Amino acid sequence: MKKALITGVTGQDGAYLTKLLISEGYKVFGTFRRNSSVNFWRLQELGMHNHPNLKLVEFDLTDQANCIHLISEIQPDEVYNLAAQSFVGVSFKQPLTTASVTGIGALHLLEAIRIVNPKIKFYQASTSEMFGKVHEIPQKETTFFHPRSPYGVAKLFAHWATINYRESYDIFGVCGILFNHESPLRGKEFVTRKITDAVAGIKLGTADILELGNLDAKRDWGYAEEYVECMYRMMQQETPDTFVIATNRTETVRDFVTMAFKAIDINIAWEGTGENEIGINKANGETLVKVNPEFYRPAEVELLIGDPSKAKTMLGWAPKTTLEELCKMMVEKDIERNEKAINAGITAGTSF
Ligand code: NDP
Ligand code: GDR
Repeated sequence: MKKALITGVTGQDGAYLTKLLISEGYKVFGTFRRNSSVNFWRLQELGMHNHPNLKLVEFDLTDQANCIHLISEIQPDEVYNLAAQSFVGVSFKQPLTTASVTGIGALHLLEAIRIVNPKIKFYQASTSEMFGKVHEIPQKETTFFHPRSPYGVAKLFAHWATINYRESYDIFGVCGILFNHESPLRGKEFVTRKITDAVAGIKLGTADILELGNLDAKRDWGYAEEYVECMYRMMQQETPDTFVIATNRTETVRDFVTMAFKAIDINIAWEGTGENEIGINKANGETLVKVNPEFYRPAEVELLIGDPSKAKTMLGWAPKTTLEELCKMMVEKDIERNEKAINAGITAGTSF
């Protein structure tokens, strides 16, 4: 039985990848952090939490000794490094923590592999945030990197460290440059889930307004469950490589808001500009969306659209779920969750 180690198994991608690898016949070792309250809700939602082929192990990426012990005890065939401080907004407030976890953390794992067993395959969760400022569209594997946040900078370090270990030590180090991917398991701090959760609350009467930052930012949003399939396929190639994974469609945050309200049969009209822009319910003139500059970032990535041609050719992969389907799926799941919370008498503080 092949063994895979997934760091960050409590996150969105970690949960979906666990499900996929178990279905492929792997024994999965998934890492979680020692916290005052551990959080397995995503694995639970996928019915994976108690699966006999999943072993949950305590781990912190910032601890080099922990990395070496983990790799030598488990001796995995494949390591998927998904753990990160992954929220771009927070990275401006906690740049050093972000550098340590998201950047140096990957190097800790690469060093552990080099020391313990250089035959272990390594997947690094690289990101379209490394492209940052627009130099070329659509962005592809050869596009110039110009990160716009401490998160992007840290990810770029980890990206080049992986390539460097590939070239220096012959380690099978793969980099998946994944564009934004969302799902009902997305964290609520990210804009799509913040929107779908608020739309669900507005429908059920537990929320009245959605406050957002930059509505003009354009993102190439795909479906997370389809994206983890690419991680697995990249690791099954003969030689380690770098791949862009994207849908090749881009929409503004404003478009996504309009789409999410449409899923509950509300048509939004936009009025005003910049900080004064509002989204109103066309049917009754009620203001449902407003801009709050508190959510602006010191530097923004204005436009992301990826070219996944290489993945199509070499991995035989193409996205299937449209953004409209993804958005509707997220809204419906949030309505279901919010209804359950209302029925259970919970109004705030739920982990999902
Ligand atoms: P999440 O934020 O949902 O999950 C991140 C995971 O990292 C969580 O399990 C978290 O644990 C864990 N983690 C954080 N700090 C540490 C640490 N010090 N030691 C060990 N584990 C830690 O991210 P996603 O699932 O969305 O993304 C997976 C990876 O892919 C991330 O590296 C992200 O940066 C990258 N990526 C994501 C994209 C996306 O659109 N989703 C696009 C491109 C790249 P805990 O639950 O305890 O916080
Ligand atoms: P991003 O995702 O920064 O692209 O990083 P996020 O959903 O946080 O932001 C997307 C865009 O929406 C704008 N925005 C807001 N964002 C948030 N979170 N909250 C708001 O209220 C809001 N209003 C507008 C942002 O400014 C931004 O332009 C995600 C993460 O998963 C990273 O880990 C990953 O690497 C990249 O996607 C690819």
